[in-house]
Amino acid sequence: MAEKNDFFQSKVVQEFNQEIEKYHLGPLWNAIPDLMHKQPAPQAVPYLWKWKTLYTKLMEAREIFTPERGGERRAIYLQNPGLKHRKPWGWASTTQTLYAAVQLILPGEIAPSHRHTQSALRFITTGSGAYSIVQGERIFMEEGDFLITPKGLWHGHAHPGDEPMIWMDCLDIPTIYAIGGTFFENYPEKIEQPKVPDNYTAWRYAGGMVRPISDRHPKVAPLGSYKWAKTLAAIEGLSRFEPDPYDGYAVEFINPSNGKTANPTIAAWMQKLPKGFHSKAHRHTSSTIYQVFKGSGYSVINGIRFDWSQGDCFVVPNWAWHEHVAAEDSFLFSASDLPIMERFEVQREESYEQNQGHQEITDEFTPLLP
Ligand code: GTQ
Ligand code: FE2
Repeated sequence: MAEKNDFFQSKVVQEFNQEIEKYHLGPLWNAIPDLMHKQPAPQAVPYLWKWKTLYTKLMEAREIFTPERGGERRAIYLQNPGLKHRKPWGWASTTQTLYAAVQLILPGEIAPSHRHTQSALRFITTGSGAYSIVQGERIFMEEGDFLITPKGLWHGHAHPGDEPMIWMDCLDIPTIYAIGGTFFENYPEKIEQPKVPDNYTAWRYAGGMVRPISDRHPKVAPLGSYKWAKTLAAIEGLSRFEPDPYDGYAVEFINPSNGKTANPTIAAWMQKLPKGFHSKAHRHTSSTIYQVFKGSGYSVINGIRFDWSQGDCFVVPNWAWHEHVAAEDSFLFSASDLPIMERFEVQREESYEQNQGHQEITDEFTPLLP
């Protein structure tokens, strides 16, 4: 072995490695340990953004970026510090595959319609009265609602109500960027006009457990919004029984015409962690972005304790050990790249076997506050 290493360090090899560079060729014998690790070596790091920070910066942006000045979407994205080196704009990556942002819309504002090859979802954090118009359907939004805009659908937002509204966006921007699939188009007019009755798809699926017979053949977005009251009812039903050891009482938002994830590339979950719940730790290939909808507690991610409370966003990168602890009844919304990992058949999961499934806490995260 020593002989082999000596050979790779030798002058003749070093010179050859350098020499082929000018022909834009590369030596695999040097690159392979960095390219083909034994297991994922994420560049994304665990991180947490306090609600106070997100809210304060959105309120500052409110003064500066008025719609007249080109603030078409007043959104501030969560840049993973470990992925900042990606050019341009860090690929706006919260995880290696996904982008997340908080978006503020004020009464009277209009965010013009457009469409793109990235799929989007929204989780309504605070306020009500605004609508998204997706393919001609005005979808009115309330706290706790979950909305989807799968790739290629026209969408805009407007706010006829009277209180500021904030939601979390999640899109597969880094993935679509990486595979070279980015297309974007503005709607010919400012905002699309309604073509179907308001909240049309939510009415069509008012029952929640049955589908209109005309939807036996799968559609892209048969249901545009998932109302909080229905999500909560589903979780309360689940809560009569034993929680999942890793995720408590968790449900996934699905496309009711085909049973798959509501968005083709991004999974979205709502989970309840009852007061005192302490999950077991595990890790998986998929990465997850959380927003705390209600409650407080902490998560331990790769041994670091991240305390969270209402409105905070945090990220569990791919292959990071994580477990959650709830100090009170808590609801976490989350978005993950599970469908992407499954599509590529690289999803793997491993449970943490030592110490009854709980990591040793080696450090505590200190959030940056304004
Ligand atoms: O609301 O359409 O955060 O297109 C990023 C890209 C929001 C949107 C974002 C978008 C949108
Ligand atoms: Fe968009």
